[in-house]
Amino acid sequence: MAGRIIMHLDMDYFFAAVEERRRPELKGKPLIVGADPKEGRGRGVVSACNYEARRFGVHSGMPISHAWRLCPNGTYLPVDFPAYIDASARIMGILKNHARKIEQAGIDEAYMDVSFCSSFSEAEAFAFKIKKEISEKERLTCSIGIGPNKLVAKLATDLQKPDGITIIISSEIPVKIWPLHVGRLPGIGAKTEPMLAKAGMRTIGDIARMDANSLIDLFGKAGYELHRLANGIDDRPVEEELEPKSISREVTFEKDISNPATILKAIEELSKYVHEAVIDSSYFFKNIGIKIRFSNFETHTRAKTVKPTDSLEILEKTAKELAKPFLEERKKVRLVGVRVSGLEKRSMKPLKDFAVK
Ligand code: TTP
Ligand code: MG
Repeated sequence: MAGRIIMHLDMDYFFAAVEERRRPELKGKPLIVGADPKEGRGRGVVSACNYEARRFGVHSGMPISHAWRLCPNGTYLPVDFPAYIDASARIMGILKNHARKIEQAGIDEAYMDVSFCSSFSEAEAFAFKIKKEISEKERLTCSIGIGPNKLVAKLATDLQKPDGITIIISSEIPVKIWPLHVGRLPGIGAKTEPMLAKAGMRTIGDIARMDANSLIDLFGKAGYELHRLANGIDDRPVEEELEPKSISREVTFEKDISNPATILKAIEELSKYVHEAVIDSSYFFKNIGIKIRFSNFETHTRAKTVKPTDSLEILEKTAKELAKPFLEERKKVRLVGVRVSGLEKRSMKPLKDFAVK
């Protein structure tokens, strides 16, 4: 797949930006969107924050109580999903008008195959045009990365945020990508990172310069893929993703709970919510997972594969079974979640082109 030009777009401080747009008086001041901080006693996390709040050290995923300590004078707003989904749909609509192939990769990000541009500089001009249109029509800013594939384009986007355009051509990979931390590669999480660190690999370049066979010794087949990614090789096509990858619901308890019956009851409730969403969109699922976070933030996930089903009974029973071993220790639990994935439409999948308006 030589010669592709891939663009990745990610909206800047998205949830907070949508809030700023309808409350212009908040512009220029720290703004945090997430759980109710309750003057520092709040539970739950920061969903998004603007760049002014980031200067205080606040970031997405941080406990809201921590954010409050760092930035007590910020404005705190609750999450208003419908507003963000609406903005997201309009932005994706703008992108669909411009590129034949777009893949929405999250609520505020998308990949576009812009290989119809004859050069990277033509792609850059195209990126300017898209930014201008989003800014005029939606009054929101975004950052765009352009590269020979999805991986490089996505890494490029993050190099100049907010409101940036970054191009990385293949020959620049050693200079621009290799210094980045290994955690920036897809698939490297809490388990892989320490293994890499132990083997002396801290940057993407450390992996790239490693002999592929040593990586295969360490990680099996995945080691080969890792070596390719670190070298900026990525053949994944830009694909319109019509189906969600998973459906999940989670809850942070008002108070940490150690009574297994109460936790299992919560899992039952969450299963019902997940099930409702599954039925509403006519899916079968075949993977069932749970997430459990103890009061010390230690977080575990477990999943099980079943025959494709839409049964609430199976969902509840499996989710509870998966959770039970964690409840035996009677440790205090802060959050539980239920997830289904491996989704399949009950009816025939719509034709891919069908979704391109
Ligand atoms: P991101 O694009 O990761 O973050 P962002 O748009 O807020 O900021 P940036 O300028 O760095 O791109 O995520 C998009 C939205 O997804 C974000 O506005 C809120 C939501 N989100 C969460 O709810 N929880 C999270 O942990 C993260 C990372 C994002
Ligand atoms: Mg974003």
